[in-house]
Amino acid sequence: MSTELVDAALGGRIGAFVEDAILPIAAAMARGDGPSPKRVVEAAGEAGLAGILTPEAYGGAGGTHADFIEFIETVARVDASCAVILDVHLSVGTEPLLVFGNDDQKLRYLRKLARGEWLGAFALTEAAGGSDAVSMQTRAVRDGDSYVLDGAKAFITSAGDADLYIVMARTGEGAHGISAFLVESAWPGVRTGTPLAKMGLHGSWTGELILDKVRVPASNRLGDEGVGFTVAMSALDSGRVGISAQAVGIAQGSLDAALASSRRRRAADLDVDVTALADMEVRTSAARHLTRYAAALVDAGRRVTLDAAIAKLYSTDTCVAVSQAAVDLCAPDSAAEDHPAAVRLRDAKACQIYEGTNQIQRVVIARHLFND
Ligand code: COS
Repeated sequence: MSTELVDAALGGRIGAFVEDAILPIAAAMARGDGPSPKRVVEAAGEAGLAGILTPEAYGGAGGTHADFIEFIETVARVDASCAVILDVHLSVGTEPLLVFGNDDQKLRYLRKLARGEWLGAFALTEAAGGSDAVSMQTRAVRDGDSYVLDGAKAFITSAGDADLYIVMARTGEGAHGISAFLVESAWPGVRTGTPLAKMGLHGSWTGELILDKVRVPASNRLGDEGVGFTVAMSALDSGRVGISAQAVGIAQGSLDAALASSRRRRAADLDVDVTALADMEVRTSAARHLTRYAAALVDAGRRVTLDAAIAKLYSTDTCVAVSQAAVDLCAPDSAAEDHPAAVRLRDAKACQIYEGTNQIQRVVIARHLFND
């Protein structure tokens, strides 16, 4: 992505960070033996990028969603694991605190998150409910000045390394009986399972968060009792724009690999499938425009449910199609598991699955068509 839409100084910092901190670890992250998620966020903090959306008063960069998607795309072009770690930390792991947090909560947590001293995570999904988030079973029972949380969350990005989880739990019935809580990983009763061995994104941890009678002070409830589903859905609206940017970065990285291979073929007087390359460029560019449009809507304070779903669906389908085309164009070298095109194809698939499967995005889009 060109940096014309982002603050020039921030754009320079993003470029330097990717060059100095992401490029050297990309191969190790793809293998799954790179630095931990927390170390990636610490490095972003050292570069002043762990709180892009957080106001400067709370130690952040005071940036926009245009800056945020530039950051995520630029990182994902080089390494998608680092991109999802940073995306979740910055968006669903921090943004609900920016939007729904009170002054006390912001003072206690934002600075640590924005400096990369703490890693943020988001815990909505449960194994039994899957996409049906409203059916969650994790309960929060009020007991004096606290709530006692009991349950288990599944497929949580950075579980096991995060310091702060934004946890949705049931305080009543239905969608309006869900509340959001800020839960510190160090508190008694907070445990995590073994990270999932995933097909791709090997440098990012995904796992279970177990809450065993965790006592959470009432002062750590995020927003009013019963607004937790709104907290979660609005976080995901913006979060999906970040995943869309991650997908654009993966598509661009795949195109980079395909172009490098095609240039070598040209130099050796071999045929090059220019039609395939042109189609990859068009789809990647279209996905980028959709992502930018959705980010601009967030920055304008508009509700982005529909446009985030459109961007997320299109960009993630694009990154799978483009990365698959790159594997074909780079064959036979791309049969190697560490080939850049092969790594990106494995990484791409997860983007269609997380932060709302693409079938859920279609549900959101179709509901809009029928005004449901
Ligand atoms: N922003 C604000 N409020 C929203 C919202 C949004 N994007 N989406 C829904 N709501 C509100 C609705 O307006 C409704 O409130 P009212 O009862 O006052 O009208 C309430 O939340 C319940 O919404 P709805 O009836 O649409 O809930 P459903 O159970 O039908 O679920 C989907 C809606 C499927 C869209 C939702 O469950 C979803 O997004 N699931 C996927 C979850 C996901 O992305 N998981 C991955 C997490 S990454 S760990």
